[in-house]
Amino acid sequence: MKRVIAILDLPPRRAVPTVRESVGAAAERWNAELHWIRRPLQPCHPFWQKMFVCGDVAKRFGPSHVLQIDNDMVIRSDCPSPFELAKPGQFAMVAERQSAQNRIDNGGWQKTAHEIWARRCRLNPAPTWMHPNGGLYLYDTETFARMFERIIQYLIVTFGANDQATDESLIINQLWNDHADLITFLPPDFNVSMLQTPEWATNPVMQSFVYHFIGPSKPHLDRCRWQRSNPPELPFPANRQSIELISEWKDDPPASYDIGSIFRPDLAANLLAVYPKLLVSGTWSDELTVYDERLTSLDETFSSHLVLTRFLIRLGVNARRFKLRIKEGDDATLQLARS
Ligand SMILES: [Mn+2]
Repeated sequence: MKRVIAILDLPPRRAVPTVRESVGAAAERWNAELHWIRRPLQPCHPFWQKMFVCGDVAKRFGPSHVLQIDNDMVIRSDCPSPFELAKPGQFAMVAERQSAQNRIDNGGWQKTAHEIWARRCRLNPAPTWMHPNGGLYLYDTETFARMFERIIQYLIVTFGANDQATDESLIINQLWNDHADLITFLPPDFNVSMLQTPEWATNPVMQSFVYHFIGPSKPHLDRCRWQRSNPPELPFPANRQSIELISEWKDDPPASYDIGSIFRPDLAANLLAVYPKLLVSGTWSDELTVYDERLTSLDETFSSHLVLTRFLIRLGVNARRFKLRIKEGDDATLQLARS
């Protein structure tokens, strides 16, 4: 089956050179046709135009495995092919929920959005946690053309509404009703929300495979560097220890590496960014084992837990590959009782 990367690239917000170059290189590596859609497919809101892409690709290329992505996404030069991760017959996407600082239970704005769109289209709402990050959908035209046609029919009954996460809610609700068993999630590495990872957005060195510059994060898109150098650029270039380890390991890292006590994220972040399969471990103790004057105030105020919370948040989606070891110390509740 032909592989096609399809991108709606409509005025006034056309893709910048970083996006064009990184997507072009990915299409070549993954042996896929690159299809830029530069004119509106139908006279409707861009969110609704996303529903016409499947039909457009089928018409131009015949039966295809389609990677439909936004024009505000950057693909790192070592990103493996998502076409290998999901087969035709599956509908693959990345979950919208990527930050622990947002709601991670079954509530939240996604629940409302699914319910509103379900009412408009007379469907059952999909579960909240299934809400996709709408920048990337991977599907085949044979299995899903009919589903997109069904969605297009709602244009009339909904008067072309474009609120409440339009395309994401429309697609996930329809999938939930028609093809629940075909819904497949890819790891967040394949569509990292720069809105939910603001510190990554402002760092020009990519720490994962695919960045999605949503909304207010867009101004940082231009500076994002997708092409890996040798030795690779580091998100925290001043960290000596990671430079030494990388020059020793080169392309052959161990399966895992232990950073010792948890304090600053630099070393772990650099290693996780450079080696996409490496597991990094570190030890946490509420009794601070790292001596640094920046920690004194946290120790004095019983706030040392903030170090761990912040450390994990700054690893972004790469925290998935961080293994936490705990050092048993004084029980923090006893500390309180003593004071
Ligand atoms: Mn986007």
